[in-house]
Amino acid sequence: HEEALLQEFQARIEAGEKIEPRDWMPERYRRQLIRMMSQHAHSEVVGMLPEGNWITRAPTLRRKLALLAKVQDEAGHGLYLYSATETLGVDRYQLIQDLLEGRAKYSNIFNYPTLTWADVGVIGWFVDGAAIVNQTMLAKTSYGPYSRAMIRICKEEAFHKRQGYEICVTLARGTPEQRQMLQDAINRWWWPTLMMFGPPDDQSPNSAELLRWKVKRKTNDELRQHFVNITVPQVLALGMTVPDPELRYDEKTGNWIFGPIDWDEFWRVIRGHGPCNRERLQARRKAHEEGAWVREAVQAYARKRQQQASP
Ligand code: FAQ
Repeated sequence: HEEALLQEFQARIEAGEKIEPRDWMPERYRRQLIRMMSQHAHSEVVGMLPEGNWITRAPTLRRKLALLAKVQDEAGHGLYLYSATETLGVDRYQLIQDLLEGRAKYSNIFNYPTLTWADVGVIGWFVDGAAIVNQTMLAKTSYGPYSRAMIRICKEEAFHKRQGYEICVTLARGTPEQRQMLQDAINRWWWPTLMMFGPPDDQSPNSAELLRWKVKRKTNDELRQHFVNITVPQVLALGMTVPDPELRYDEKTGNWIFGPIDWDEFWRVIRGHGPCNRERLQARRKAHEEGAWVREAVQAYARKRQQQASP
């Protein structure tokens, strides 16, 4: 019986149908989606911290408004993604507990510090740019609630990327010090951004299964190459350089070929030993504790409504 269900499930995937929460699905498909979507939700929420750090120091009111809106969008993305994950039968409080207790992963990229204002520009441009490349594909993922969340999130990320690139354009047209500050931020964020796409395909244990189920539609290396191809010309257009002595354009394939990525650094960071992992989790724990009264108030209100509804 299970075998027949599996075959029917795979046939639906092959036919390009979306899988919805009440549909039969293999337990492994459910577990993989919970893993990926909860990591994604945590990344959005932890991802508010590096830029949030600059809201009070934005150089103009206009920059401050845009940054505030961007960081708020990320909170919203975290909320849709926790809700979408809950359709798979898990409870967001458990997922959040896993994050706070250091059991859950979130994107490597949010464990690096934001040292200058140029970092805010480069995060919007590189990090949101990488997120768009990854998530435009995930908008075609086989799980309905995830795919629909991605469509809306991508629209918002497109605005994030533009606000970031515009900051960088302004700095690139500025004083030598501003140009230097921009180049320094590009140098620090380039390699960790390439790592966001995950380990190389031959070291990516989850890819084969996720591709078969059309959860992923492209491999880590394919998306990484696509990001490099669109981003290198943008760096050059600003008169800046990419911190990779081996970078070269390959006429035959139309790809920008890049040098080796330091995967030891990647594994170190995602196992909890990056420059800011402790600080990020501490900030999340503090925010969670300080938000306890809101959760209590919401629950008390829900109880009161329930009592009123059933006299
Ligand atoms: N960071 O077998 P694979 C954003 C782990 S964008 C940390 O290749 P998979 C927007 C992976 O979990 C960022 N860990 O895994 C924003 C696995 O470990 P596990 C969030 C990583 O799933 C912008 C192990 O390595 N986006 O937030 C990373 O097939 C600006 C082996 O890897 C998403 O989460 C990494 N970068 O492919 C917000 C997108 N890469 O779980 C604020 C959804 C890999 O077995 C400001 N996720 N690992 O213990 C995905 O597309 C996929 O999960 C990948 C990884 C591509 C990230």
